[in-house]
Amino acid sequence: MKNKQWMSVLLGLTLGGFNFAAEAQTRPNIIFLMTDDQSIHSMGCYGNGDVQTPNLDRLATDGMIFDRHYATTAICMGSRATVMTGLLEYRSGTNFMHGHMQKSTWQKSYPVLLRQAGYRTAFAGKFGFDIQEVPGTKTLPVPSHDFDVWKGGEGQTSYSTKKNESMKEYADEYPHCTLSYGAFGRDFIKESAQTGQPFCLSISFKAPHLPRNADNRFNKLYKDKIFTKPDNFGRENGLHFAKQSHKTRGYNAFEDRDYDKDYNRVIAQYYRQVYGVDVAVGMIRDALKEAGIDQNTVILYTSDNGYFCGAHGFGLKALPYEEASRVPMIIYDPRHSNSGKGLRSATLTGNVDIAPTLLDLAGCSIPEGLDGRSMLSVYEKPTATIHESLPLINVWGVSASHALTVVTKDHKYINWSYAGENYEVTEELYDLNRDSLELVNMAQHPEAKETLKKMQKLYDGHVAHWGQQAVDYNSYQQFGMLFDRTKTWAEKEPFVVELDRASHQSVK
Ligand SMILES: [Ca+2]
Repeated sequence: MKNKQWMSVLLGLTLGGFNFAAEAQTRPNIIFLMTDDQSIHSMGCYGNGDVQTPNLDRLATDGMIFDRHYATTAICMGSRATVMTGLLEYRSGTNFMHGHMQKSTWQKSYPVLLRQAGYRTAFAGKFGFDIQEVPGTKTLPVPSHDFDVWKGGEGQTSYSTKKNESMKEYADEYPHCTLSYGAFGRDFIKESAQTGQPFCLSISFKAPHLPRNADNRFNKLYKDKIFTKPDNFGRENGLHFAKQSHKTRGYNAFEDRDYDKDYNRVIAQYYRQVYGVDVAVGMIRDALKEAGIDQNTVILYTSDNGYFCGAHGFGLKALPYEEASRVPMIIYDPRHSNSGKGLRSATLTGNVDIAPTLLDLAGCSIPEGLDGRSMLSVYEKPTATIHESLPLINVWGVSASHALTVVTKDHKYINWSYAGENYEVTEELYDLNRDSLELVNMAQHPEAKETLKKMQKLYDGHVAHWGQQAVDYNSYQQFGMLFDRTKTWAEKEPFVVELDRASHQSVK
């Protein structure tokens, strides 16, 4: 055996099977940044000329913007479970009002698999779900032991850095949590660069989630600014939505959260929260450059769900409309020849694709049967297709607001299946190319008849997949039936009554 091979064997034995020094040269570092409740309209690179997001805009120019990226479940807990696992909600088995993640599912999540593959892993910020050995048992402690460095927190975490136990050391310099995550990212990058081991840094920012606490150091930004409202702003632009959509906290939030009477003040504070994230992203990119590893570090930037911000007369998220379900996605791979061109892709992608993408970047085998696909083929060819359609799932909140939606590159079909009380099954169909603001429901238009049929067929396919693949706990199997267009309300109603009873007793 040649000397070089012997050296490799010796290193392998010493380091538990991984030759980290050699690996670091071939495998990229990975940084996955995710905000909480961030609308794409909060970013300059997505077309809002009123806001300042210079670091995010630069990241987008250096990398690629994904213009049709969706959260398949547009609410924190369900979305985060999907991001970690590459599984749709009914297969991750995880969301508010349903239940926690089973340990065997967590063990196939991207952070666990990347660490097994020799990556140095870190997590900071809002983790967003709990893990149980099996459903119905008590929740396990946060999985800090599954990361090399843990700076995460349970529940919603706090905007006050000193209240986030694992982040306290940053509280004096960065009393507001957003920049504390930038500072931690900087330190972790510096430290990791010295180890020679490839790393995966995941930061889940709390911003711009409620409450509207921006860092005081940005108080002067947007002071007295008058913002241009989106063209679908206000109640008058949501009258065509199904009645079921009005039975949500988001509908009430338009008034409760002052979008109707104090838009400039509330949106300025929201954009200030995003500005803090932008500064933190700048800190992280500066740290990469200083450590000399910026050319071998891939960055992904996204949000767990979108936010209405008053569009269609709604606040909050959860519903299948563009503002709540479509989210930012920027990928920057400095090693790729498509970088630095400011490219955009209109390919349909989703949060379900994140875990497979991160594993693909690391050269890991992607577990079989995931719902997501790697987005690297889109980075290679921005017109490539990886999904014909994606489901948008809402099984959170009151039963009347539950809906299953199918989105393709051209259309969106929503089926509101709740027909209790004074409601009836309602369909919505949007032509996303001609009507990106979703102002005209085409479901009853004769000219859209063929499209409606096609979308219904895709929808039925997703319902069938749900029926075959849903986990057999946390009430997910029943929903395959509840969304089935061939079943009558009389068949569904007993399950709805049971679900409502169970959801009141389970996860709060
Ligand atoms: Ca969220």
